[in-house]
Amino acid sequence: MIRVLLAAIVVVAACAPASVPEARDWRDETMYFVMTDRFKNGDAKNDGDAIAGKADWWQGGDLQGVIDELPYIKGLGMTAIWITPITEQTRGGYHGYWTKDFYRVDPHLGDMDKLKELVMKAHGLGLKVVLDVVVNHLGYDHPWLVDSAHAGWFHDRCAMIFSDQKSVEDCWLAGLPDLNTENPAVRAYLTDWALWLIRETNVDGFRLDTARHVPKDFLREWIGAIKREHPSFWIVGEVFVSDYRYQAEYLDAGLGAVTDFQTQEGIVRALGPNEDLVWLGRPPSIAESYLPGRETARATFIDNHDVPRFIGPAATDDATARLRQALVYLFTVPGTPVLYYGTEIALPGGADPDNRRMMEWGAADETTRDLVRRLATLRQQTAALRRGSFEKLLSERDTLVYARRGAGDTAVVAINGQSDAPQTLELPLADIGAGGAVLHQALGPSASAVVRGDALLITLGVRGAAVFLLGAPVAGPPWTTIAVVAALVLVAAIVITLALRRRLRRG
Ligand SMILES: [Ca+2]
Repeated sequence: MIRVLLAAIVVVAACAPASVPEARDWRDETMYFVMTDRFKNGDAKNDGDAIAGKADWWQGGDLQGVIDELPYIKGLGMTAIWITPITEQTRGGYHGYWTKDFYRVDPHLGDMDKLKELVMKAHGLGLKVVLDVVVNHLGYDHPWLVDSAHAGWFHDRCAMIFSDQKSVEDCWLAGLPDLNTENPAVRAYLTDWALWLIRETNVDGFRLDTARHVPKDFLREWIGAIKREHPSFWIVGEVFVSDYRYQAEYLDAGLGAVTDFQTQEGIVRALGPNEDLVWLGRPPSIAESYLPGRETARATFIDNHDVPRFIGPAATDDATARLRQALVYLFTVPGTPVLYYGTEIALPGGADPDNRRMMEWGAADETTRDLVRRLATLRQQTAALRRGSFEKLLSERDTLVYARRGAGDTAVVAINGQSDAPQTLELPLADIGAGGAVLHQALGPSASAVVRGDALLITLGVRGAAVFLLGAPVAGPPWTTIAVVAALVLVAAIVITLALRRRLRRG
């Protein structure tokens, strides 16, 4: 009889839907990029020589401020944060890219215990942490330059010629002392430091600054040493150039991903003042050609701390509408989307350092923020948006339509490049491999759709942009499963009753 019950349990278990969770990887993450000094002042005691309003100087933001706002970042639908470098800086290095002491957290930001607390609390909320690191150069006037113990630690000073790779690797970027990574002592130092930093902090990844200025054979060795100890550690390299073929060499050197300046450039060209939406179809397509098998190994972004904010120095209604279209695009293309702090509230900013204004915590653009929240959440919920194919369906100056297809759902994204006229589009479902599908969800500004007959009819208002989720018709209650379970429960009850009676009779 126990055998009958076991059999019943097995049948019930077999009727339950299979749910084997797929292993997450960095395509599944959505990253929020914080310049710590510019995010939030969480501890006035460490402000030091900060001068409020001085754009190229410390402003008072710190690790405590990031800790305070982890729930905000999580609430935006983000799954990871990237923070600017934490090393102690030479004079005025508020951004973190001018290291003085690798082994000390800059006192403006906090200390090592505060960094550990940040990582621990982020992990507690399910947020991964990516730490920005610099191994190419040190800060201006670094004491090692005149210290005999560090003779041979720097390349000879030279002005960089960007068309010459040797010069790109060895010369002094913006006059910053360039580390001689051919020197075994330098290699050992930088490797030991990286391993120490990971062990101390328990971070999940690095964003490697100025990766194209570091010789690839050093990168290969350095990344190899990290991966030997931490096989799943993710390193995204800043390869600041619009050229996937060039960037591919850095993936070959071991990086987990590269910064996708092609997408950033495409967004500016497509949705900026000289709009031409054809540019938005290019980055994913070119990535497929030049990064075969690794076309998603790229961190996509609208803007960052080294380019003017998309919205520009002053937010206009039209620029904000275009930013919302860019957001729909960012969260629906292949790669790991990175949102620069403030972009979710259309924080304005021109060229560096104006693109690094303090985050605004008071009244803000709630419409844009809500759009970010819903897009980031939808991406997490929809495998097709994270893992699916990228298929251009319509690519014209004023109109872009593409599909992301994965197991199950198909996402169709449509963008209207016209700022003075709405558009209607009719897409045969068969053409997008979604015959018989129904519309599950529509998300985006000034856009709607219906399935009529065997076509998806899309209406895009002025500056409309949306993602439409198509899938199988939602089934009613699973009556078959319910009937089988009910029958098995009934059989089990009868069997138990009979057995009990038999035992009673014997007793
Ligand atoms: Ca270099």
